[in-house]
Amino acid sequence: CSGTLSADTLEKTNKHPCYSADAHHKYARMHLPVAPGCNVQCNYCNRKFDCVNESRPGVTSEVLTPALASDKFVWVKGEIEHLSVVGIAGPGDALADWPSTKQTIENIKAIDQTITFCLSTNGLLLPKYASEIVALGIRHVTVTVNTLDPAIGAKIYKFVSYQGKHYVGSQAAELLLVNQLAGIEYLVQHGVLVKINIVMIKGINDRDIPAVVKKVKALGVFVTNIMPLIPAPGSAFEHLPQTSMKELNALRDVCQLDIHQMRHCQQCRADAIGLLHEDRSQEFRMCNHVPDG
Ligand code: CLF
Ligand code: SF4
Repeated sequence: CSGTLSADTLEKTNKHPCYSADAHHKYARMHLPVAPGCNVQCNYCNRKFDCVNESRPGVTSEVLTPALASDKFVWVKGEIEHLSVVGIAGPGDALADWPSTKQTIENIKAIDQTITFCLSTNGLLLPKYASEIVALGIRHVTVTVNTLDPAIGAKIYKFVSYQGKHYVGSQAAELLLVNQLAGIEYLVQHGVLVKINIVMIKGINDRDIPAVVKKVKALGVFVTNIMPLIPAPGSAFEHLPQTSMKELNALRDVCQLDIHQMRHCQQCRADAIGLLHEDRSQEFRMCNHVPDG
């Protein structure tokens, strides 16, 4: 059973550059990097905080407090026409730093009632925070689900840290999966459009991806976004090959039979700003900002 989507949610979705292929040439998003912490260690991740020349998920040139994030929003909103979405996508996990994420959204809601909020998370803390996400009015959430198989998950996740305990191996992967699925189900049933990101890692999880897609479709998600592995320097997967676009598109074509596939993802930085294909994050670094007056 899937939740009812309000007319407002559908209207906002039409202006969301990631959820609507038609919107991505016209509407801009900004990520506010207010969530540096993470409770999972994915083997493809190496979060960096001062790396100007890289563009991939997790990378950011600055980490902001909620107060600075509001200032940045006002600055960017004044400069970019058609800014429709504010997303929290790290550089860690949006829910691992939930007080900061929540405060940022509340601050911006007080300034602008028209903006669409978006979160990206590994899903570990969704059972804890999904009701607050819904209550805050967030209707677009992305969860990264890489496998349904804990044995495969054990190869992707170095550890999971949950309620003060450290989990490794298939136990860690299973805990993460159980929380992801419960959280996705709750969100869908409460009118949230859930997008699932999946990192395609050749030889590790590629064969399991069609099963992931079928499972999340059954839960009622809106779209899946299968992304290539970009081996991050310093990460455990740095020596794995980058997934080829040919292999990626072949898998998307298979999964398209089950559910709509996102094909225009740019694997954005955690401080990305602008249209999806023209990142303006460096122009809008807070160290370049001269406050009015
Ligand atoms: Fe940001 Fe993600 Fe929201 Fe978009 S990005 S939190 S859903 S507003 Fe978009 Fe960038 Fe791909 Fe993400 S192109 S990485 S899918
Ligand atoms: Fe990195 Fe995100 Fe994985 Fe955390 S959940 S380790 S920030 S990719």
